[in-house]
Amino acid sequence: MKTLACLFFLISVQVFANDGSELWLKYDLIENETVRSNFSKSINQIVIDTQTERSTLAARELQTALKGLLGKEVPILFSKENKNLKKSIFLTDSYAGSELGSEGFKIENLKILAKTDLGLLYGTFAFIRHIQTSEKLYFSQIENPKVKIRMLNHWDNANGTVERGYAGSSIWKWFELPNQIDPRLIQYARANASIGINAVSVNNVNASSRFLTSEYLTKIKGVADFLRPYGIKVFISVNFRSPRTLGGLETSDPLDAGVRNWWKEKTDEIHKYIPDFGGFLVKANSEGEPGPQDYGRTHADGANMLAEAMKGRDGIVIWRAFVYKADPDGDRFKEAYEQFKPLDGQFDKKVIVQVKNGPIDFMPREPFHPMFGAFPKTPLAMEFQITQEYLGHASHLVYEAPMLKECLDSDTFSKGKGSTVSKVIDGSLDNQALSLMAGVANTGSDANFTGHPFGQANWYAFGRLAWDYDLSSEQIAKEWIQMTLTQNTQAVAQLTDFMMASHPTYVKYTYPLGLHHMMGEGHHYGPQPWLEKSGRPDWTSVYYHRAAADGLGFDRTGKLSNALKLYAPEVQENWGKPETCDLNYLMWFHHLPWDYKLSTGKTLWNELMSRYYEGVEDVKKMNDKWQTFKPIIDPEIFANVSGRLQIQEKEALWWRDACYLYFRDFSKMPLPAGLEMPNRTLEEVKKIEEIYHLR
Ligand code: GCW
Repeated sequence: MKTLACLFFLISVQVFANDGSELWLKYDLIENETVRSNFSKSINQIVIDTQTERSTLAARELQTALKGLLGKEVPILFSKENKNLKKSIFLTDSYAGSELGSEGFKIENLKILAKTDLGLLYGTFAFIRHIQTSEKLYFSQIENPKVKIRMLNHWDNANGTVERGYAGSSIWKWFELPNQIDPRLIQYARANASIGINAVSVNNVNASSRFLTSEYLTKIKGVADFLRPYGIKVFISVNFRSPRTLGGLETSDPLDAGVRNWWKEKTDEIHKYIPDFGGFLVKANSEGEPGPQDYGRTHADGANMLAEAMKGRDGIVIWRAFVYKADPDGDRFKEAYEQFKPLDGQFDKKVIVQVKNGPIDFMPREPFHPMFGAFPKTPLAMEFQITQEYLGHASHLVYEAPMLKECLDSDTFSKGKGSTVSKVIDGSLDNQALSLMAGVANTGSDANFTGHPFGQANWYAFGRLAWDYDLSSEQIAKEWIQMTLTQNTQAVAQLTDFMMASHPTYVKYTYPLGLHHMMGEGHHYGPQPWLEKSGRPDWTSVYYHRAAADGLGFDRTGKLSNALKLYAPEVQENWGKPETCDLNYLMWFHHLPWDYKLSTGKTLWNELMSRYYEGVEDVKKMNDKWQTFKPIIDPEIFANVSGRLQIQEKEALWWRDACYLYFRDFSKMPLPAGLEMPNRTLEEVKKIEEIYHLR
């Protein structure tokens, strides 16, 4: 009897608990009966006139979705006739209309039309998303992706660890490939296809040459073969020193004939494994990685050598611009711009230069990178970081879409008003043939792929924005909530607000008013504004916040650094004066006295402290709000998020106390009235971070 009861308990837990592994592709029964029965009555079959592997995948996906959403088994009919389409969803990949590109689709009521089976797959997912999130069955829509390559960059190592990954180990399971393909990759591939991601680089940009050995190429081939039907091309991050480490050459000089030949042969070899190889992603002469400068050559020399090796093939070379040197008198903000600017126009047409969204390094808020808009002769790709290296890892809830949008919508003014970063990225501003948006992946071996259940929303949002950067953050959040968490209309609206408030909240308790780079050394978690010694000056915190008796902030308007001059005059005008500079960017560009009066009417010190304290209060409110969703959220997800919110609350307080106690020694000003004094000393707070370095 006891065993029976136990079994029953296990079964019921199984039925109700959701470990998040189905991501946003859960296809739960549509709860609104009227809507469900209307949909159901109008759909009796799926008719498809094409039978490629990919289009069959699309039809099956639709069938699975309908089964879940409508509770109805809908048969698939393969037919070239297309005659009696009554109550049928019709799928074709031979639509001829000129409004569609090769990945585009058109939905006309129950018809999903595309020119290719990939367009059809995307159209099918869009159709499914529509019936998951709308009460109307009939609708029309034409879509073409705005950016050509929509890519995840995995920072996965050969030993299975993931650099800056907070959701377990590598999803690739290198040791088992190619003989065993983890079945979870199906979920990963479907999820990517559902949001239009069409490329992945499989390994860390701090690349091991091992990925170019035949042993690893066989494994990568396994991944590529598996992902191909989902329209996902595979790229490899390469180590610039590979001709030496693997080829036994004496040099990796990009102008050396032997080296060039080695890359050519290696590229040919890769294509034997992966005929549709996407190309190379390269981090060179950055943070100790090898590169062309080791031989007195330029980034263009290095990139062009790889482009030459790729000649006659479809693949491309993605060359990262994340470079900076250890110069105590320099400003890291300017270094990528300065190193690359003279090379504008020198890159082969197969090369695209990948630039991080901001000039430093994925800070919770950065002004857009000054390279955007300033390289008319070079296609520039966007690199966002989905994984939350500086956003509280997998413990803090931060919905990133508003942060991504802030960058994409920024106006570079390089060709007059409206020269937004998104227009640089999609290639339209300077008429570039290549366009690419990359996101450093937050996926790992955790059951729900992203650790924090809301991390899934960031993966989802990245894909949606890479497809169409004009979508609003609210809309993306709403879709994701409806597909993942609940169909309850009121809860959807409240959860949307809840997510929308999360990034501003995080910024308030960590980096208000444009402060940046004050996180714990190495692990990049928690506050360490007192960090003044590190491997290099620009890895410290004091380099960035410049707290002193006379004030706070990094003056980039000319006195300390003239970095602001890298932007168009209109941008300089916007950010150049402390009276008018957006408060969110204030400390990025200005060093101001503690008692400087801000547009809010408060002094800098009081505003700073108010924001830290408000941030903590906001997390408490978030926590309280989350508790109200208990009745409608799956218990496992509810408990998972609740636990993480408790950590977030504790750590928001850690940031607040650390920053107040540290900065007050410089400001010598009291806490504004009504704010409660921390109940610990600076020394005590410092100890929290020290634990991270214990061995
Ligand atoms: O932000 C830094 C990270 C490194 C990363 C580097 C980069 C892959 O701390 O872990 O290395 O950026 O983007 O190359």
